[in-house]
Amino acid sequence: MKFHVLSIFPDFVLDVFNYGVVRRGVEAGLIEHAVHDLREYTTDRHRSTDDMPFGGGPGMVMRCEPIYAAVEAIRADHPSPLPLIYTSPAGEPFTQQMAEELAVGPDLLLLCGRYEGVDQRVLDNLVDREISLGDYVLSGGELPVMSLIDAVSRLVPGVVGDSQSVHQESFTSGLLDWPHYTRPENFRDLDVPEVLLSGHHANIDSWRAEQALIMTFRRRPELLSPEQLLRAKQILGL
Ligand code: 9WO
Repeated sequence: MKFHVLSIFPDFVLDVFNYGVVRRGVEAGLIEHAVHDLREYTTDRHRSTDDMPFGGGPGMVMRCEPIYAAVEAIRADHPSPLPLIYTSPAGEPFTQQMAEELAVGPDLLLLCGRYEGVDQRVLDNLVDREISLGDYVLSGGELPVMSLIDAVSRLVPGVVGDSQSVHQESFTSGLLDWPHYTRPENFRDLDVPEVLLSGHHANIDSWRAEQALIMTFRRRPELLSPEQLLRAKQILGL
């Protein structure tokens, strides 16, 4: 999987590839990346990537020429299709299922917005997919793009050692995660559930499945099917 990223702050984005699981994926050659500075695709002497909005109003708008020039140059130099993704609160909500789809799909070209946003002609005619990472507005699209890169990279086969775990985790199984504990067994009179110390793996697995169901029932009941809701209520004696 190769990620191309377009930003006016390339150094900010680069760090997502320098730590943890994603860094190990890069070192293993499973993840490739190229972060492009939009300013490299400007033609004026001020290297401007933004301009005042037609119709007036506050702030600046990202100009379409540098974005078009960058996307066309990167695509011309890339051997396979390169869909352009833009992150904004107006996009389709990002889900674990979408991350799974992107992880097996083509390489990706990700555009990070700044200022008040990008010229609408980019959204209408160049962007293939607009994706939201949540209902909030940030100062730039870099953090949502970095979150998407992390979520997708983890699902690229071989990036996470125990590949089964990423497909068991939250949301992939449709449920939230179960509680996790590690040493010490007793911390300030706070104990670890006995079942986790029993070494009885069948019991541990069913305890974890029940805890994930209860956690989801309590925090995100809308994720549960009617059968799962009923089961959770039975477990809780409701
Ligand atoms: C902001 C915005 C707000 C409401 C509806 C649509 C919107 N589009 C944008 C936009 O493109 N903003 C640019 C990128 C410029 C300002 C910083 N940007 C941004 C992206 N802020 N927050 C996001 C974002 C992206 C994905 N998921 C949540 C927030």
